[in-house]
Amino acid sequence: MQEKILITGAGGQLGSVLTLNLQEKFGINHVIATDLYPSVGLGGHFEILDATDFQKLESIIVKNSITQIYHLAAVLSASGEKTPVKTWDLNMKTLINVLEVSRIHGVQKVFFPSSIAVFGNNASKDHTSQDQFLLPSTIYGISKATGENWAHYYYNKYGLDVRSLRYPGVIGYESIPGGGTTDYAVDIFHKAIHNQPFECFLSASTQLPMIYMEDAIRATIELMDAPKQNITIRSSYNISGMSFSPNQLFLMIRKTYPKFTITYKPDFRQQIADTWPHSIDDSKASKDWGWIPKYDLESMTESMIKNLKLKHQHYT
Ligand code: AKB
Repeated sequence: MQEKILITGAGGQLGSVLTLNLQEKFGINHVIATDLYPSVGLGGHFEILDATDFQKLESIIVKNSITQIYHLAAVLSASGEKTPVKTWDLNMKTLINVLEVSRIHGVQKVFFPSSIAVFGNNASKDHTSQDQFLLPSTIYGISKATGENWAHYYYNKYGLDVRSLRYPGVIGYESIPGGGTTDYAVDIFHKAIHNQPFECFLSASTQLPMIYMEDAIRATIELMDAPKQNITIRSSYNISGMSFSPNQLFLMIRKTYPKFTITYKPDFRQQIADTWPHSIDDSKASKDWGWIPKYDLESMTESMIKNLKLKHQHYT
């Protein structure tokens, strides 16, 4: 059967890269990218969609006989704290719309991104396991933990094939993140390659789990391609690539840019980061569908610098 893919939040940090990868995998005419605003650089079929609008979502699904949905639209952790009620409304309404429309119209697979933000201070910080009791500290984390329960419910009650990953901070050269607590780990590279000093909004020793974009995309596609019987977790899989602190990342970048400087000015995002795990146990993902990350701190840093420099040369 020919798959027909719909992506919400296709203009975002992950969405824009995932869209290109799905276009390559399924063919450019078989992927419909959607977002609130038109997105520069996304070729192919694009539609404006506010996923809180059930009727518009439904009409796109029906008109295009969509078979898979990647629902990436969401307000992230740091932005979410500024408008908690709006964040809850948007994150939950869009997910429930996607699940409901999929149930009604027989969409075969749904991808829902969760996050390490589902863990709170009660969870063990190191090598945080899959099945910790979830007590998130942000409204974003609360919406993701609730979303995991909705995904689990739709699978058990209706047999809807919903699959999910708890992403750590995603680092990539292709796009710019917005509104997250882990965004510093992308911003720092842009400063370094332009020989500018970097002011970090987290403290030097704040260790967080991260993943390189290439690994994050591959994990998403591998999870969605895995045989149905291998998927034993219908809430969301822990996944990780590496873990480091701003100081460790700074020292790694300094190997290429010895004059690069950093100062630390922790803001409200520090309190969020303090409640998140330092590292993640993703052994369930390895066991069920063979997850193995390719990039560590050193290879990620090399790749970021190389690709950002190429991009920079291209545009100047
Ligand atoms: C954020 O910082 O909000 C995200 C995440 C870890 O979910 N990048």
